[in-house]
Amino acid sequence: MNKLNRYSLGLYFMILIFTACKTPSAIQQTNNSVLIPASATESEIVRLAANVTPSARQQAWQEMEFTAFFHFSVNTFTELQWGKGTESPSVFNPTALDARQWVKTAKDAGIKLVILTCKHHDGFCLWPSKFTEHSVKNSPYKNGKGDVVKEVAEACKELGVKFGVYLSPWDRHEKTYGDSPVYNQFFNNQLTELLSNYGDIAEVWFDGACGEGPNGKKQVYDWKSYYSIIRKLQPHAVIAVMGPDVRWVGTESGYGRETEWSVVPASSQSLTDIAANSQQKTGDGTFLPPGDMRGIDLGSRAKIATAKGLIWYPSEVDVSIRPGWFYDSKEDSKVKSPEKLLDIYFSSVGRNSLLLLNIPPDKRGLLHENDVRNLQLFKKMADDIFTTNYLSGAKITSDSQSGKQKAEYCIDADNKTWWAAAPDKSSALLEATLAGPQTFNVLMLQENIQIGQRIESFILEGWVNGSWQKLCEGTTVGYKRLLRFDSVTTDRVRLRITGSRLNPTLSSFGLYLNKSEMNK
Ligand code: FUL
Repeated sequence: MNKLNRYSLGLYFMILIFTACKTPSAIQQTNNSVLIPASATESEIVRLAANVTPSARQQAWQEMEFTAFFHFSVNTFTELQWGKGTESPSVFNPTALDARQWVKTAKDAGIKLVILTCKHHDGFCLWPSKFTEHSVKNSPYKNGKGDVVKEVAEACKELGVKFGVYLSPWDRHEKTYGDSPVYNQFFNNQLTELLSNYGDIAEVWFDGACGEGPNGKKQVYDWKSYYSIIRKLQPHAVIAVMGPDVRWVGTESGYGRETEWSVVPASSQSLTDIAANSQQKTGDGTFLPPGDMRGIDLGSRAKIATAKGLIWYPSEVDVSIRPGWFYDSKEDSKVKSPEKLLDIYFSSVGRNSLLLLNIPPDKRGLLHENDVRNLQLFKKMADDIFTTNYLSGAKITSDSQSGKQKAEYCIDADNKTWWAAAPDKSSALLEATLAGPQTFNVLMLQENIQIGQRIESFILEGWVNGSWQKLCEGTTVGYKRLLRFDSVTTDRVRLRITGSRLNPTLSSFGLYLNKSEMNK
């Protein structure tokens, strides 16, 4: 895995934007970025950070919460994780491909968007690209008349699931790879095909891998030209990972940071440094990115204090349901269990990130029975937990409010309404009385991120045996925070927001019961 410093590239891109629109005197604040004046004090920086908000495309992306990858290529048939680029298209021969089964399985699991590896590092294209012979058109699949991208796009359209594309810049097959301008044109031609012929694309996912070309030359990617094609042809699509809209969380474990800020410094780093760090192979064949991206703190007050600019750059947690990204029959018994998937859900969606779960189709061209079963069981477990919010219908008060943003808006079923503390407050107390005693062990909080991400620390307490007892505590909330704690039975709870960058807001506040955790 060679995500190298994907993070740095997004930041680099933002710096280009800042530089382009800079005027010396005024604070430059678009909705999802801000330039920090040299004279800004620490508290001014904190206030600026609290006012950075997602772009419309970032907001729509975040609200999906749960998305999927389909890794499918010649690797599915060779059982390699990274194809060499020398595979014959004749190996690509799914016998029962059913893209509808892939998308339906995903949809039934609560997945809102699927991303297909239209071309992975091996260079084999799942669509009949005009610009290479290395594609489905020279495979036995449908006698060379097949187009897997089209089949997945059409299944998505039919089932109301969004569609995204993964197009690997690193191409181990293409002869022009390494002749930078020539290859960049080739890549842009392929990108244009994908973004023009398959309807709406909601996410374009770029990996940063940059291997040596067959000519021994190093390819220099022209990211700016890639981005401008995407913005022109699919303006609603987010560009993920090696792109300005969505940040890679920094691991492929499925576990995000407990403290996750969507507003991070826009620090410039050179593309040369990024490329130099891109091929750090570890013993097991994966790549590790360098430096900061894997740090536990990307956006705290200490991190933003010295920043020159800040950007909304939310985190995406990518993880495979199996050990590998591509199907491998030896892994049929290693599919992550429903319990593990639930734990991942709590630790990604529940930590202010979006979950991107890979479910790789097998040699038949179907999602394997084991993967389907575990996904279905996971969904059932999640539904059992989140169907009943014990706070709905409770009486709730707050020690302050901003204008008409009253406390009950955070426990109503409408996610678009919210409570906000009075403008001069950076802490708050919300107290709720339930209709009667209930047993619960899961907390769900959501900030109204359209106003900004603000909450820095909170404590949930329950009235137990005549006094307030701490049930759980956390740091950031962001789009969504889920916390599990020992089951408690009570009819009174209070949420103490003990730190916030500006007056805190909440669009959702929920208490749930995970029955499978009750007797542990
Ligand atoms: C990585 C790639 O090298 C893996 O094969 C996979 O596609 C993963 C999602 O990104 O960097």
